[in-house]
Amino acid sequence: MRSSVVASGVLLALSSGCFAVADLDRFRIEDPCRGGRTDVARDLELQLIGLAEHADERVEIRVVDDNRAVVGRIVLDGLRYDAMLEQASYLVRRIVPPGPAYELRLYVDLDASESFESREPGWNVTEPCPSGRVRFERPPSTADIHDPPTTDIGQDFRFRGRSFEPHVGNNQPFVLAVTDVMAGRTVGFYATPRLARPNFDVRIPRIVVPSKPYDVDFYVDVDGDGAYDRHPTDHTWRIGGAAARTDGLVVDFEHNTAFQDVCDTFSRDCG
Ligand SMILES: [Ca+2]
Ligand SMILES: [Ca+2]
Repeated sequence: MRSSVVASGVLLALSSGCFAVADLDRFRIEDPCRGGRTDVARDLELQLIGLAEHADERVEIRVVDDNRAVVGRIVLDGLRYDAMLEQASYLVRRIVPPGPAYELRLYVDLDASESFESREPGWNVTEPCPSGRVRFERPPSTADIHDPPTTDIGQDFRFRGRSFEPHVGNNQPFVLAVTDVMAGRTVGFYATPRLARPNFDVRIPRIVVPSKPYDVDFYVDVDGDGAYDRHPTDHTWRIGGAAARTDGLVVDFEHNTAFQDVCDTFSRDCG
C-alpha cells in the first residue's frame, strides 16, 4: 500500500514538472485503520476507567513499539480521578511511536517499588490501529506485563524539585515531560495530583540515552483545572537540551519565577 502511494505521487510530480516542497506532504504514510500519519510520533489520549480503588497509588504505563522496545514511560503518581466521569484522563503529546502498531503495558505499583511484581495488577493493551486514542476499562482478569518480554533502551531520568512551598497543600497538580530533542518525541511523562512536600524527587526509569539532549518541561497546575495554562495562571518552566550521561540524567531545580511558556508540550490549544 505504501509503495503504491509513493509511486502514484512520483508520477504525478513528474507529469506536472513541479517539485515544490509542499508536494512532499503527499508522500506521508497513512494509517490503514482510521486515517492519520504513522511516520511521526502521535499524541496519546488516555482514559483510565475502573481504577478508582487505586487512585492514590503509583500507576506506570510503558509505551512499547512494534519491535517490543519500551520507548516511553508514563508515571502517574496518584491518579487525578474525575468522580463525575468516573475516570482519569490524560493527554501525553507525541509519545506514541511511529509505526503501524504499539502496545501499552500498564500496572498498579502497589508497593511503590518502581518495578512490576507478578502479584500486582497489570494489563497489556495492544493497539493495532495507531490513532493514539486509548480507552482502558479495567477487565476482570490481569496479565503479566513482562510477557511477551520487552527491552529497555535507556537509563533513568531523575528530577529533584526544591522549594515548592507555594504549591504544597493546595491540590495543585505537578506535571512533567521529557522530550528527546532530536527525535521530537516525548519519552517520559510524570503527573501527580498534588505536591505533599516542598522538596520532592521524580524518577522515570530507563528512558534517556547517554549523550542525547532532552528538554525537560514542567508546570504546576495552579488553578487546578487539569490543563496547562500560560503564566500567570500556572507556573511553567523548561530546562532545555539537558544531555544525558552514561548513568542517566539528573535535573536539579529550585522553584523560581523565571517562567517559560511550554504550551506545545502539554496542550493542543496554544492559540
Ligand atoms: Ca512494584
Ligand atoms: Ca491550569
